[in-house]
Amino acid sequence: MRLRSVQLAMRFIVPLAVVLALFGYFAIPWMESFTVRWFVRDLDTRSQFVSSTLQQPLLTYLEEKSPRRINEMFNRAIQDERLYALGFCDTDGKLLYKTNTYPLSLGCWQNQDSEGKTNPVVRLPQGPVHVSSKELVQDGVGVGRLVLVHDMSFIERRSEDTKKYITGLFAALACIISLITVLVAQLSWRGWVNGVRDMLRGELLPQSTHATPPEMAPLASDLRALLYEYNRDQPGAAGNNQAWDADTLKSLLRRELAGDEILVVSNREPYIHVATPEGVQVQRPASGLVTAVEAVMRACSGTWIAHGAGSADRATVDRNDHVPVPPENPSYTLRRVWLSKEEEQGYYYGFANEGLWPLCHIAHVRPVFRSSDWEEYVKVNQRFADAVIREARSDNPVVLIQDYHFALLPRMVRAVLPKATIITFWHIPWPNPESFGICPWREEILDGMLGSTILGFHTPFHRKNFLDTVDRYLETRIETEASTVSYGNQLTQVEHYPISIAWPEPVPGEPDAAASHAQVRHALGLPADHLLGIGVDRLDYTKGIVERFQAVERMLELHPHMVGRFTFVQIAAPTRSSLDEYQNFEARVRGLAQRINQRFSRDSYVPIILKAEHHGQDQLRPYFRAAQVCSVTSLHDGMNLVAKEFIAARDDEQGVLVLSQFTGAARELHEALIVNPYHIEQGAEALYRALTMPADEQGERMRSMRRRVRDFNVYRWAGRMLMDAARLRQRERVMSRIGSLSQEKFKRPAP
Ligand code: ADQ
Repeated sequence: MRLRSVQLAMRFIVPLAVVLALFGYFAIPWMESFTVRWFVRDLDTRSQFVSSTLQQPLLTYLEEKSPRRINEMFNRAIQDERLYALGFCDTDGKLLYKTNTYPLSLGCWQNQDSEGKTNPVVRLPQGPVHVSSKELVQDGVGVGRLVLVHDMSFIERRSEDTKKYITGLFAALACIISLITVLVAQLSWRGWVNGVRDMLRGELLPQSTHATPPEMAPLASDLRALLYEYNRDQPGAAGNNQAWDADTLKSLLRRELAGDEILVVSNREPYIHVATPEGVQVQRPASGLVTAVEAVMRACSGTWIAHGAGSADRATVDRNDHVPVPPENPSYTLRRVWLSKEEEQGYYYGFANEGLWPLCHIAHVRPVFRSSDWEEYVKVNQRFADAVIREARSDNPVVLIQDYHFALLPRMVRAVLPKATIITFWHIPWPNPESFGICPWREEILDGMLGSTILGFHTPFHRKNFLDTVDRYLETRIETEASTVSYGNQLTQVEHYPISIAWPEPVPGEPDAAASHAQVRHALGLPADHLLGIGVDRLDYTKGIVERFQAVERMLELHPHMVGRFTFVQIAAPTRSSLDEYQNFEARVRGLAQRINQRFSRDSYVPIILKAEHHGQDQLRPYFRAAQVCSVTSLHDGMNLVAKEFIAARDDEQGVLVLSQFTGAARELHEALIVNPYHIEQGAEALYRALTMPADEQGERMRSMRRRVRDFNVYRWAGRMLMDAARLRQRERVMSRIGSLSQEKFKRPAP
């Protein structure tokens, strides 16, 4: 505090001292020369006065030819403290009379030199003097010239004194002004700090009754919003100081949402039944959304409504299109919705993945919007809304709507089930208002989403983008501090809930990190000490796979001793393969891997192994555990769960995560090596740094990230949303009770 005051005061004192020094530097010489000019003028007048006084007696003595009396008069006259010497010259310029003090070097002084200039000040060895002369005239005839020499040393003395006084004055002034500045700075800093403190104390709740001081007003709203965010993330905030796991979530549901049913809606189903020559097989899709929500559904039970896309899906449902899952130990119901080829093409591939997906990701792929796709999108959203309404066993279910495939669903469900608690989670980034404005149906999308009770994003930044977008395109009332949007008669809470994974339970018989290390290298035909990097993604242009390969190439260029020692394994699940953009992207990835491999391969060595196929989670874990480095280089990503899965897999507390700054995960995993994936050299250096990082440092970073991912797991993500939902439902219930009580009162006949 004291240090800050000093710093603050210095900001005033330093410029002040500079100004005063400059002022002193220029002002003092100027004042000196001004004083000299002033005294010279004074001496000019004095000389005239003295010569006028001496003129008459001198003329008389000259006439009398009395040198004695002239000398006496001269010597008497120089008794004056300032008159230093006198002399008299005849008309021929001969010095006839003079006092002993008269400097001979002055000769017979003339006021004007040949150029007509006058400088009465002459520097003599004994000091500066002022010299002037006066022509003496008698009866119209010139008789000679009286020369007066005044001592000027007193001026120098006075000037010295003046300089001292002025310097003193400036110093005193500087001190006083500085002191006042420090005092004012101190007082205003204190006032400001007190103002902020008051606000912090009184304004934790957004709708505080405290009046904000006017000087704090511009800051108040920002501060409150920051505080609100901060409090939500802090231990001690609702649900933050408890450890979250499946059981905590279950008991929360029993406690807070007792008897309330949960319905989940997503496009992708958590289990796909596929017909194969060996019979029906169950597949788990490569999807971050499914990974997260499935863990929650296992804990909560309820019904999950999704598109039945598997070739054997119809064959495995009952007559209500239900199938109990997980197949090995059912704990909830999967309800499948069937879509025609046209519906899937228009709604899923078209509007959702050619329109909204590139619109929301800054990956430099242009969104495509077609009216026909939009019509299918509206139709399919309605189909899913109908399914929700049909599945709901009460008029107020809790509906969890997942992602950008269902932006219109909240409004459609709300229209039929006005009491439903609708939680919509947007798993991908939300762009800024200008970018979103590209969408021809932007108002309809926003209107649809605002049918939600709670709207969730991964990061505060995406949440803010959404609020700004709503502000730009709809007539709403937004409470930034409370993060709510009032639209029509309804309030939507807009929050950030960073998604995560379920912290893995130890799997009996699973090989440990050292065994995985050896197994994976053996399976890939690599030496036991070979360095390994891993990337796991859907084959999507937002994941930065091209940039990742380029970074590998550059690293091998910059550090040639890594050639033959390091291999990067990319596991890439094909996705949305019927879209041109994805086909082109896959071709590009394959082409690049091939080119880099040709460039650096020797004997059996290749630097990049591309496995463009889906892998089960149990197949991915050994890779995560075997690699020295996991590279997540998304160009834009809502969160990115691969980063968290890698951390969770590293129970040996080794391995380094290289993480794109454009992922939501980068906001949480600060101990990763954060990179800009577009900066290839930076990516290359990060890779090299990861491969050469000492084990101690790896351990420190990994431990810290593991703590974070374990504590902030998917149960906490779901728990916080459901707790918020429970709070809002409770408020709704109280409000409707108050409403019905007051209605009863009005209905009652007057006594
Ligand atoms: P995704 O874009 O699918 O998710 P991500 O979060 O990385 O991205 O999740 C991918 C999931 O699929 C992970 O669980 C991963 O293990 C799995 N996976 C990836 N490649 C695989 C492969 N080849 N084989 C098998 N499994 C594979 C969207 C958003 C993200 C957000 C999630 C969750 O784009 O930003 O983190 O939703 O909200």
